[in-house]
Amino acid sequence: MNRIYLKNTWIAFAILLLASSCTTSRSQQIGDKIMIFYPENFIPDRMLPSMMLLEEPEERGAVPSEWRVVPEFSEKDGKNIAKIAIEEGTDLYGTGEVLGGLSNNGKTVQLWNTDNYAYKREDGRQLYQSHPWVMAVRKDGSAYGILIDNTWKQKITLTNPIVIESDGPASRIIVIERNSPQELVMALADLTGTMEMPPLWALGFQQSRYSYTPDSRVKEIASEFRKRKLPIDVIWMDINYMQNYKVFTFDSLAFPNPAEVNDFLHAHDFKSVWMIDPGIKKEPGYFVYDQGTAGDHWIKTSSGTEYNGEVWPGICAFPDFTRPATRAWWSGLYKDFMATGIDGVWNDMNEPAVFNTPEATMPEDNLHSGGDELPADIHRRYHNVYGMLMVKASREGILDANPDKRPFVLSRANFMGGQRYAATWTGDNSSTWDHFKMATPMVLNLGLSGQPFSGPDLGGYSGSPDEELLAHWTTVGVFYPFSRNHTESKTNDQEPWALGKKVEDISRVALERRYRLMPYLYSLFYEAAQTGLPIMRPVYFADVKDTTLRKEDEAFLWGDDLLIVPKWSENPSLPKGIWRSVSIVGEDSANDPYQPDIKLRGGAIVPMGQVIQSTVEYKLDSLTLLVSLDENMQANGDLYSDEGDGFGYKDGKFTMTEFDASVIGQNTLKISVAKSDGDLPVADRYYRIALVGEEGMRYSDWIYGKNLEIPLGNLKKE
Ligand code: MIG
Repeated sequence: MNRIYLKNTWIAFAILLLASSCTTSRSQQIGDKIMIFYPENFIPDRMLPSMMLLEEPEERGAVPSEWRVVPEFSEKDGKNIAKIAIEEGTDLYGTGEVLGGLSNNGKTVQLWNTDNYAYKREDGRQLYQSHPWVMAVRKDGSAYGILIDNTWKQKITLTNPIVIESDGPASRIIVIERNSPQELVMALADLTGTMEMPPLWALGFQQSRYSYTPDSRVKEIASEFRKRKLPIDVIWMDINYMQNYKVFTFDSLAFPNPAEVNDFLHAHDFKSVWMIDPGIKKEPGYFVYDQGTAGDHWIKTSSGTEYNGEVWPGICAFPDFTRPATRAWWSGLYKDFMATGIDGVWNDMNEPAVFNTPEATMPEDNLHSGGDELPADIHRRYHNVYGMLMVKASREGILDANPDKRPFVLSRANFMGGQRYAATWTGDNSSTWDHFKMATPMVLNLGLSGQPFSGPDLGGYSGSPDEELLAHWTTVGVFYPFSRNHTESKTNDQEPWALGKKVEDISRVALERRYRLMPYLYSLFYEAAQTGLPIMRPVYFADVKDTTLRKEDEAFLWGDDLLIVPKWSENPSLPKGIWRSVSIVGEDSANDPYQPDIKLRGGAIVPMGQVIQSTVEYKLDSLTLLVSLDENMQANGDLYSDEGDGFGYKDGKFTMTEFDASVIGQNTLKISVAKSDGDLPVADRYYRIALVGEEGMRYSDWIYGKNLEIPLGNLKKE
């Protein structure tokens, strides 16, 4: 966006306002049923360019007179306020990372990225990320979204009216109207972007702790997973691998040879993710600090000197990620780091967290320099996008270092639109049933706020779970899009075997379920990357007109076709219609005391692979098709496949396979396999049909080919 042009537009607008002395705000249509509303006191220089939108919206004429959702702007006690009235019976969602159930009605959400250990600060109303986005679903299932294009500190109260209070200048607000919540989430993605396709391995199970150290412990943990045949893809390296917590260094005693650790992990079919924080130890002679000082990369105090705050390494300086030159420098630091064979990066503490201040972050009047289109401004403006700008730079650096691989970055802080750069986890939860149950609605609301790739610390971060909690958390946890067991330093061991054989055996079944369902899960990731639809979805997506489903957040959907119902869920509200229990690895889904019941939608076909120990073994040469016919004796489903890494898929190197099932005559099940998209052919492969009926599942023999005809009488109970 050209700033001179912008300024002229705004000067013209200001003159127009003065001339007409009009009191109503300015509004414009910017897309199909998408409107933008400006407060009178809008200050472009302090609000633009947008940090969340992919591009500056194009104005396309007046808001139609029948338009219903209109914000009302006002000012009170130095705060800029916008109010939006809602109709009775409207359910509110979104707003990113919030505690306390799927429904957001009645909640207050403070948008100010905060290191919030055990969610205790501000009663948990202010967490690590900010998504100024409210999703409203009316009784009839139609939906609208309110996108507040504002990075400044804000508070959103989800009452009637919805009240949005900004501590900064007044913000423009975008309202999107759609026929369903699904269409609304896709419209949000059109405006703010989608997640990039992650590498296949990032969909595998992951094990972490603060910290596995020294390096021999990392190898022990990895070997233990393989020995016990617990499927897994990734081991995580937390801050103790560094020399005195200095980022981009390795402790000379604990991790003298990171390349050797990575080689070991790769040889055992693991990938590795290593942590990088933004706080740079103020230590002349330390190459990162010296380079940062020479390049003028640090955030400044209000008086223009280098800002210093305390984090793990002691006194630190902080990169000013609003500066393009600083982002480029930061990207470059990853080159040698990744060359040790590191597969993914974990950016923590990027709210940014600072220890020695009451607010746990840096002063709001610190100064950022900006650059290109981004104006210089105070920290209060850029605080909420600090993490997002950091992971943007991290992602670019990782991509430069390994141009043929899809980057994987996990970030604790982020902002609306940040799904373009990084996946996320929900920070420092506790090993309690409360936090376990809260995790599902958190992941669901993040998914409804543009971020499909998230999960909590499975098992809980603070404290230690008992057997029951770890068992249940793992069996549900394999359905989080990002599925990682992680715990704090000095807590008990929390690996799947740590609490004995019972939990270990339960965990194995859970992990095998995730890995067998990988073809379906990968297809859901592709759909999310293309459309913005979440991977894990609220149950009400199955029937948006059934208002009894609107608050359900113990059960959830995986895509459209699988309904996941935890065993501890007492009276879950489930969608009407045909939903049949399916067994994935021989378990009795409906009656197993720990594994959630997996129900397949009538009319759906879900492809399953084999039980594998990691995605390195992922193969599609033989598939089991879970088939659940609808009332018309039909079903269909898709399978997305590509190389699992790299960017060939962007040039057509992928296949979308379509499966169609119907019953011909009285007693033959016919399944056709055809390509619906992509340049790669549909592979010839073996199929086994698992027909799901009221009385359980019946299986065919393995059949080779593309047109499968199976006499129903040939299907057998296993
Ligand atoms: O101040 O790197 O949320 O996952 O293990 C704590 C140590 C810093 C906070 C992260 C957590 C991580 C821990 N970090």
